[in-house]
Amino acid sequence: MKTKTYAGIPDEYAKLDTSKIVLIPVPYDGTSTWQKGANKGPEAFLEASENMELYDIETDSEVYKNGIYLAAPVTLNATPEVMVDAVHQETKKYIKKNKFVTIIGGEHSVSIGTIRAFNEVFQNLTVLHIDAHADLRKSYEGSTCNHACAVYEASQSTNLIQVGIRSMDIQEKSVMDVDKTYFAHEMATDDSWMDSAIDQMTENVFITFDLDAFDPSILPSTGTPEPGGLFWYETIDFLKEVFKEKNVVGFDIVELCPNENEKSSDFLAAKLYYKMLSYKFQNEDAEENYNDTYEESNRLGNYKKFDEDEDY
Ligand SMILES: [Mn+2]
Repeated sequence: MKTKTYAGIPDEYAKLDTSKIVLIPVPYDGTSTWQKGANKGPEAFLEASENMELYDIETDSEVYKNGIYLAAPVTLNATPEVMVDAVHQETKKYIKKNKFVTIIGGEHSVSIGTIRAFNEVFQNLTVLHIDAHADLRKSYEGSTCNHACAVYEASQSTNLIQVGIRSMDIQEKSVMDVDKTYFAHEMATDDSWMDSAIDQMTENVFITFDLDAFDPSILPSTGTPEPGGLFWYETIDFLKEVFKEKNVVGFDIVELCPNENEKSSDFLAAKLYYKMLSYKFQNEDAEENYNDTYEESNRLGNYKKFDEDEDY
């Protein structure tokens, strides 16, 4: 990767010890079935981020001053099972350091590893899955770590809430909890889905955001674009409310499949990431002294599930 710090922020805000936020790039594209190129997503995201204003008007904040450490990318060119395991270990390592951990993919199978890590640490975890696709297959093309299986494990082990869904196989109906699924065609005509979805969340929420949830008119550069998706303001209004009402413990953003002739998708992904951080940290004093040991954290709703002797 060309970038040395996230968004080109000054080194003083990019050191691991003093950063509240960690960003892990996972440029993996081993199982995608249509357009390849999600492995180029993190680099395009980082390049767009460098060209973005770091002051957020709406929250009147500069969230990067909380410190954003750009971790070494997980660059395994391996089977999805090996990649998922590596992502799981890396994610857990930084959660254990009491960081707010974020991940940029890569295809959606990376989220199997990220969700597994968060679910091991945070009790009663809600996974908020924003996506055009249900991703509930138990296995696909011989693997349980295919992108089409991204939230099957979460459906079995967490409080899974799915938003923006407009494409699925009939067999996924047997796994899907329709009461916790917000289909795009219903969302288009009734905005009560926002409050309803939030009402169904537990306190600790992890967000897995597949960019193909957006309408292809505002985000065409993704592997499997689907018509009828989310627009910008309804999306960030919803996210703002989730960050306000719940303890968002981390998030990933996946499936940016950059196109050299279409940079606005990269830029949208960069803005979405920064907006989510801005909502998370808008009420914190960016430069207050920061304690980076997990044990001394008292984050709201952070019920420790770690064995304290576990070595990371
Ligand atoms: Mn998808």
